[in-house]
Amino acid sequence: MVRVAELSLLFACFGALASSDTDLDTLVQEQIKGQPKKDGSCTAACPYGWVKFDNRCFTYFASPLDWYSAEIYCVNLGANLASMHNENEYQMVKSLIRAHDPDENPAWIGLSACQKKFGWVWSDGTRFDFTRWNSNEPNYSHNGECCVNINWAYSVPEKRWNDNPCEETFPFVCVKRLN
Ligand code: 2F8
Ligand code: CA
Repeated sequence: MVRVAELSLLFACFGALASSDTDLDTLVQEQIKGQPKKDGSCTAACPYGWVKFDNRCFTYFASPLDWYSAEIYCVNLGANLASMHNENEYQMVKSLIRAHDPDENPAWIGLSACQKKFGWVWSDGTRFDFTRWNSNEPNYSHNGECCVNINWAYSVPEKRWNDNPCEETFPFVCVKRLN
């Protein structure tokens, strides 16, 4: 027998379309807080506290881990560190981080190139078809930085992506597919 709590995981009533940063911030905050969609319509749901976007579920963890431990943490939730494939997904991930951390500090995402220099792969196995590097990145400095942060702003104004040593610890963003 399906219990009410399980049913609530199957369906939820959240907004899905956002056309500006403000809309994205609202969409993310409503979903984090579990607020219902205003028009009352319902769609397949992400777990509580995760944000549904492009048929995937995203969440942010503030406790810093090294890249590999963060990936394992996500895997244990049926997820991976987050991949992103277009500007909308990228902006939504930034909005998700901003909702938890108004200072928008760096976080790990699922991109790495530790098997082959500059051979970038997403840990969820999706195609590497989108980048938002800071200028002069990736620079593979410190003898082989090969894991990637979003929101990197050290000595640059941009807050985009930077390759960094995988053993450094940062908050992180996980993603899982809905079906
Ligand atoms: O933003 C430039 C540069 O900043 C640091 O190096 C000084 C980063 N490395 C560490 O913090 C370990 C680089 O990855 C980054 O390219
Ligand atoms: Ca770097």
